[in-house]
Amino acid sequence: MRIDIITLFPEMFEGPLNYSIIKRAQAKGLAEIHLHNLRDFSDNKHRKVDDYAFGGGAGMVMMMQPIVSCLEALKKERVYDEIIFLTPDGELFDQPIANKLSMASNIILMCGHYKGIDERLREHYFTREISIGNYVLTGGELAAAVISDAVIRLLPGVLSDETSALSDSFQDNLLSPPVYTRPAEFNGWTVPDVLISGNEKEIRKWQHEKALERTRTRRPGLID
Ligand code: 6GU
Repeated sequence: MRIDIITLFPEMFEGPLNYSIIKRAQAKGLAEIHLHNLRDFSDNKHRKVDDYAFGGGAGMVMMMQPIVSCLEALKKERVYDEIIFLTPDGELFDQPIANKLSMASNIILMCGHYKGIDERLREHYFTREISIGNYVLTGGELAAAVISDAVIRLLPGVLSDETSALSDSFQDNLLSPPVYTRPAEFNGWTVPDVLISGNEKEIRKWQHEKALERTRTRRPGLID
């Protein structure tokens, strides 16, 4: 899978996508992330990318020209399954959206900034608009990193069987049950007996009950 990220701050991605499982996925050739600095596509001699909002009001609006030039340059090279604009007023990102995106071959993530982008682009260029939560970030970069991580870890071959994405919280609309490791007693705190009973069937039953209980108390909205 190939992810093209259009951003004003490519340096912001140096950290989040270059460690652990996501780094290994790229090293193994399972995922490619390509960063594009929007300023490089500005026709303006000062590499300007924003302008005043028609109708006034505080805050600048991202200009159409650099975004269109960048999108057209990318679209000339390959066909994209999704061209996504990251914006706090997009649809809320969740596991089903991550699952769907993980089946794509090529996607574009466009990071919004300032007051947003010219509405005409939203009408004519983007196949989807996504937000990662009901709070405002300074730009779409952290959202692009979150989405890239959530999607790349689902690609075949990225996770080992034992960390399989199928047992994740949310994958079956349930939170994960509590987990424990050695030692079986620490500071007088013990591990539930069933987990050290060796009874596989009882263990699965306990885990399912705990997952249900946790979901009911913490995220009742996940259970319809
Ligand atoms: Cl995608 N962008 C910004 N600026 N803020 C957000 C967001 C995106 N998702 C949640 N908050």
